[in-house]
Amino acid sequence: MGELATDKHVRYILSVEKKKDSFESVVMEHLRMNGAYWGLTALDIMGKLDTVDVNEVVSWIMSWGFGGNVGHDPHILYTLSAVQVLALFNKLDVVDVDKVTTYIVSLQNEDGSFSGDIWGEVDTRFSYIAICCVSILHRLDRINVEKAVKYIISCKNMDGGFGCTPGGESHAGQIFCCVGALAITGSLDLVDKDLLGWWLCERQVKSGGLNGRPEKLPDVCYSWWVLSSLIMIDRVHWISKEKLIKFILDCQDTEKGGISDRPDDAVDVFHTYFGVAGLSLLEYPGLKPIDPAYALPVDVVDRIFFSK
Ligand code: 3PZ
Ligand code: ZN
Repeated sequence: MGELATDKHVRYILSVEKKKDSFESVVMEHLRMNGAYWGLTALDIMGKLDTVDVNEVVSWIMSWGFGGNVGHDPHILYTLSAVQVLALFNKLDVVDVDKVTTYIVSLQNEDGSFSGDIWGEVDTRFSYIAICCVSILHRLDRINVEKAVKYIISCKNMDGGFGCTPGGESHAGQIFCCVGALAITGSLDLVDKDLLGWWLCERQVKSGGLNGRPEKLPDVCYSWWVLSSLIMIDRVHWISKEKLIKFILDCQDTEKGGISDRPDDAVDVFHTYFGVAGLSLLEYPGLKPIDPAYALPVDVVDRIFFSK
């Protein structure tokens, strides 16, 4: 079995990160804040965050006004990525915590759900983002946690999984969001762990990779959505870690760096991050451990919650 080509992946991410415009070609322009989070978190897990100019990144983030400035409408999707990147660099002190919290609080609806922006689309992804974000900012008490949890539980299905809204089909990405939000709010006792664990471990296919729904192809990004959920509900021993490690390593471009969704496809920053993050969850040697609920390195999470 091959090894993780860490140096190549670092160089690949830096080459994409250097020309800020190139997040545009890889990811769409409005996803650049998310792209920065994927690239920089992957670098940190590989122990190479110090290759990036902190001040440059921080002033770039602040120039966005968290989605307000430079022609971007505010959306909760950018807010979390911006907060996570600032957390990586230990720069949360530049955040106007009241402003960001007030924005997130304004997106909670009467039934406890969250909208992504003022236009109102509702999705359990936004519940996760809101809860994760205010938790990092030590402001969980400003949202209605009880109602938020009740809404998430109303999206639970008979198969043990979760959908985007009540009655929505179970999907691994959505399950991560719901289980992550429940983990952060200390509500995991509301999950049927055996039933959900069964659905999740069924996602492992012959090649060792994981898919997001029955009958779908395996994809490296599901190494994150499925694996982090299995870890949070204590059922990770229900899949073969060795086979999954091999699948992720098989998705590397060992010449130019980067990781793709499945072997021999084109690499991108998204799958490079989720591949490295998945290997970190699998305790692959030489990588920093990552927290399955906050999707940030464990040392960063510890600094946020235990250094005050
Ligand atoms: C990818 N987005 O809608 S996207 C994303 N997907 O912006 C970023 N696995 O065409 C990159 N598929 C690559 N760099 C793919 C982010 C998607 C997820 C698509 C994908 C991933 C299989 C088909 C949605 C968090 C944030 C956003 C998403 C999921 C989780 C695309 C297609 C869609 C998108 C971007 C590029 C390559 C990178
Ligand atoms: Zn994918």
